[in-house]
Amino acid sequence: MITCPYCFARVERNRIAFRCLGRSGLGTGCEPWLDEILAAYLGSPSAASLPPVFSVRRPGRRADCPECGRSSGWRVCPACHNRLPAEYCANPGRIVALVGAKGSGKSTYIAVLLHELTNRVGAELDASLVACDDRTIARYKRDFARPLYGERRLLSTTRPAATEPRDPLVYLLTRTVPGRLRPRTMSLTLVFFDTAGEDLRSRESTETHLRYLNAADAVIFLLDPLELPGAKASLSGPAQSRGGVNAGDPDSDPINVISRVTELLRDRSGSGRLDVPVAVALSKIDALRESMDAQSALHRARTPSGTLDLDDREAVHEQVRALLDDWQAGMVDRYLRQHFTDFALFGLSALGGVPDSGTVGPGGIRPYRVEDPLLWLLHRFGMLKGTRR
Ligand SMILES: Nc1nc2c(ncn2[C@@H]2O[C@H](COP(=O)(O)OP(=O)(O)OP(=O)(O)O)[C@@H](O)[C@H]2O)c(=O)[nH]1
Ligand SMILES: [Mg+2]
Ligand SMILES: [Zn+2]
Ligand SMILES: [Zn+2]
Repeated sequence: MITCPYCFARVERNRIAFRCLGRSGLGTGCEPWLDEILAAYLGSPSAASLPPVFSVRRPGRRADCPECGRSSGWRVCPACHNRLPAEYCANPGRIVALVGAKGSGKSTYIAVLLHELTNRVGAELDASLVACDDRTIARYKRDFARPLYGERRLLSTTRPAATEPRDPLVYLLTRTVPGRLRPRTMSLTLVFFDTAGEDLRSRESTETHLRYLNAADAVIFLLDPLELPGAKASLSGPAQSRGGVNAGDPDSDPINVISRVTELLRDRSGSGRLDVPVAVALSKIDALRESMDAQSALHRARTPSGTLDLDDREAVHEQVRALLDDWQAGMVDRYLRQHFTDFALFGLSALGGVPDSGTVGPGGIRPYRVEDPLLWLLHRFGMLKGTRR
């Protein structure tokens, strides 16, 4: 059984479909035609003119098209007709979803995390990150990399799903890990729906637009400290004057957003505590005042070691818990404990500094601990070793 990373249908292996490769050069092959199922998924017919989809009795890596006889290795989801990458069929990945209230920093986080995974962190972990489809490559460049890294502009507010078709960024993070007999290749599928915080403001829209949360194997939850009223005194001057964008909007109150998301996750498992791992991260940690307990774990940079430093992990978790307590946001921690068996607290900064209006600050983009939640999840899924000092 694999879960389609696009429509989240559960697909049995012997139901995986194929798409004919079509005609090339002078050879034979089927003509492209409008694939209505794919067009419905994409919300537009323009990219859905493709050779036909077919299914066979015992699908392997390849199958012969019943119309033209050409052999094809282009596997697709029978429900939505999106391509299922070969690596994904071989190592069905875990789906990681990212959520957070409006303005909590989700889009910026995605942009910076993917950049770091491709460069610094990817090298440290000896992991490869590949986009699963061309739309992901194009969208990452256009909506994330170009504005933020190319033009040093802050990303604009993500528009609600009702006004724009949802299109996830799908990546495969692959590592070779030592196994009992021989090394194993393991993958984590990162499916980032850049959810608009707006969509999380009401129960109703959360339900329609975040159905995919049901299929998530892990959740990263971003929490903006600027939105926590009790955090005010701990914020640096410039951050204090900016304040939260949602101040006074109870629908965007972090605890309300967390509880709506929790209910969606709960759909699949009834009562009792949920066992999906949840990483809850304070974003924009750069906005905390420098003077705040400089000895703390959060102010120490992580030592790159290609493993998860469990001592460091515990220290950061405890410190974020203490911060939440200080800020009268201890409810977040209590709520998580009541509803999840496996959650961890983080602090991170995608930008590494308080931005000017509309642009990245003068110091450039200096991410801080952005990879921590992912390292923890990799460890949880047996893809990264944990070490003690
Ligand atoms: N200080 C600081 N500010 C940040 C950081 N990341 C994002 N911000 C600020 O937060 C704003 C919102 O960030 P986005 O990434 O657009 O937030 P979002 O969660 O995608 O917001 P919606 O799309 O509206 O739901 C940015 O315009 C920045 O001003 C950070 O690491 N540090
Ligand atoms: Mg956004
Ligand atoms: Zn599908
Ligand atoms: Zn054909």
